Amino acid sequence: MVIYSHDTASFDVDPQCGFTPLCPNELPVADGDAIVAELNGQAGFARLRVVSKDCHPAQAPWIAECGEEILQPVAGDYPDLDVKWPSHCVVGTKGNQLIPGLPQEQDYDLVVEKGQDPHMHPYGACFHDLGEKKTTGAIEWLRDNGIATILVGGLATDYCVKTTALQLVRNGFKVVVNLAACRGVAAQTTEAAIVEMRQAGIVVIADSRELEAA
Ligand code: VGL
Repeated sequence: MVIYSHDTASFDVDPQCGFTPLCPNELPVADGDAIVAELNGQAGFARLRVVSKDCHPAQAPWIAECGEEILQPVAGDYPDLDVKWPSHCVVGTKGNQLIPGLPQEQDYDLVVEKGQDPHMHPYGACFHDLGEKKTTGAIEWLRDNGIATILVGGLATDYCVKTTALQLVRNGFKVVVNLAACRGVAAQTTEAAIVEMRQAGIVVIADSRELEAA
């Protein structure tokens, strides 16, 4: 597909060590650290490059204390928490850092931080809350900068990438998800995510060789 870089941004969703085998005690996605070359490749088609980061506290009601708790519902009245996850991407730890080989944070055009509040565990990078009322500012920033098309990759395909891509397409952007720049937590949910994204009008490509500069 033909990409016009002047109105295109690339969006690296949570490409953090905590979602890779570099941090085996967090939320390691198989081959999660193998996405770097494709993220850097797709960015070559874009004028602006955005990264989002999970920036979690060390303690929160959504943190699973043992393996059995993972994916169990969070008890109590927390509208912005759904299920429990292992602790990951805690601010100040290795898990919070970007995967080696990506740009330094200051070299991105925008860094979106999410998940700081222990009572919120958002997946998408565009809103801090699951109800999508509290913007992170990403949508507004992309619009203000004249962006129409967004090339998306990151971790994980079936959670944060999917939700971010859906938020962007619902807000009027043309969205391209590059599968070679993503990895998923589980095969079944990843397949379902690809179907859901396509149904929402997102273009899903195998790798950045499908992109052609205009
Ligand atoms: C993610 C599960 C829990 C993700 C974050 O980045 O996809 N998945 N927290």
